Amino acid sequence: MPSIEQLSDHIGVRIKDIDLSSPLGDSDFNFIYQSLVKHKVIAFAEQNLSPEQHVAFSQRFGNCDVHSNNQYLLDGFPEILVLSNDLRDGKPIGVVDAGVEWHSDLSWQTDPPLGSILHCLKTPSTGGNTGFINMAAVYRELPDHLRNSVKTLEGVHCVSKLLNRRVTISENRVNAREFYAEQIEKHPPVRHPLVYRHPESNEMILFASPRFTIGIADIPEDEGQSILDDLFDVLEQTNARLEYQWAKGDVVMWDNRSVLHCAMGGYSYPDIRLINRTTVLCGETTRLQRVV
Ligand SMILES: O=C(O)CCC(=O)C(=O)O
Ligand SMILES: [Fe+2]
Repeated sequence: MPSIEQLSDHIGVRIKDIDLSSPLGDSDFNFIYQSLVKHKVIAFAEQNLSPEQHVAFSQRFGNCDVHSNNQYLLDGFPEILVLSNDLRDGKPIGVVDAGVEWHSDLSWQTDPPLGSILHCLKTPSTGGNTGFINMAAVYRELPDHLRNSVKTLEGVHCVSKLLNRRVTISENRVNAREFYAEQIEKHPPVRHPLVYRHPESNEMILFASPRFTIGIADIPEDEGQSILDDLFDVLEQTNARLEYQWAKGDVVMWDNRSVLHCAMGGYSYPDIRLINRTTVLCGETTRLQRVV
C-alpha cells in the first residue's frame, strides 16, 4: 500500500512506494486518484519512465491532449509536449519559459483538462521551481462582497498574450508576436463561469487566472478589470500554495480543475531544464460543473 507525505499545509502530497513504470492495479490507481482530488498536487520521486510509460500512466486518467503548439511534441509521441530551454542546432527543442504566469492549462478551450503530468529529466543548478495555488481555498478566502459578485459572472479566457495587459512576452521565444497574433485567429476567446463546482470533491472553485482570463463578459471593461485585479490580489496573498522544487526523476501531477500553477523561472541557458508533459482531458463525469 502506498503512503503519503504532506508537501505543505494546504496543498500537495508526495506519494511513496509506488513505481509508475509498471501497470497499476486498481487499488493503487484509486489511491492515486483520490489523493489527486483531495490534495490537488501529487508528486512521486525517482521514477524511471520511458515516454511510452509516461503516456500509459497518463491514459489511466483519460484521453491525452495533443497540444496545438505542435512543433514541440516529442518525436513519435504526440501526447508529450517538451518543456525546455535546451537547443539543438541552435533551435529550441521544447517550449521555452512555458507557463511563467499563474494559469490553469488550456482554460482557453471550452473543455479545460483534468490535469497535467510532468516528468523531470534535467534540473538546472538554480531555480526552475513550479508554484501551485489551491483555488478552492482561494474561493473560500474571497471577501464576502467579491464572492457574491463573482458567482453569476463569466470570465473571458484567451490564449493570445496580445489581448492580455497583465502578461509579458518572453524575449527567449522565437517569433512570439507572430505566434500570438495567429493564436487569436485560431483560438478565439471562450467564456467560463468564474465559479465552478468540482465534480468529485464538490468544492467551489474560483476559475480565473492572470495568464488566460482577459476580462469579464457582459459588464463594462473597466469594471471587469477591477474585479479581476481584486481576485488576483487574493491569489497573491493566499497561504494555500506550494513551491515545488524538482529533482531528476520526479513525476508531478496536478488537478487542473482546482489549482493554478506557474513556472517560477530563475535559470537561463546553458543551465538546462528538461521536462516532458502530458495533459489528460476530462470525461463526461469529470468535467467542472456549472453552479448557475
Ligand atoms: O515548467 C513548469 O514549471 C510548468 C509549466 C507549465 O505551465 C505546464 O507544464 O503546464
Ligand atoms: Fe501550465
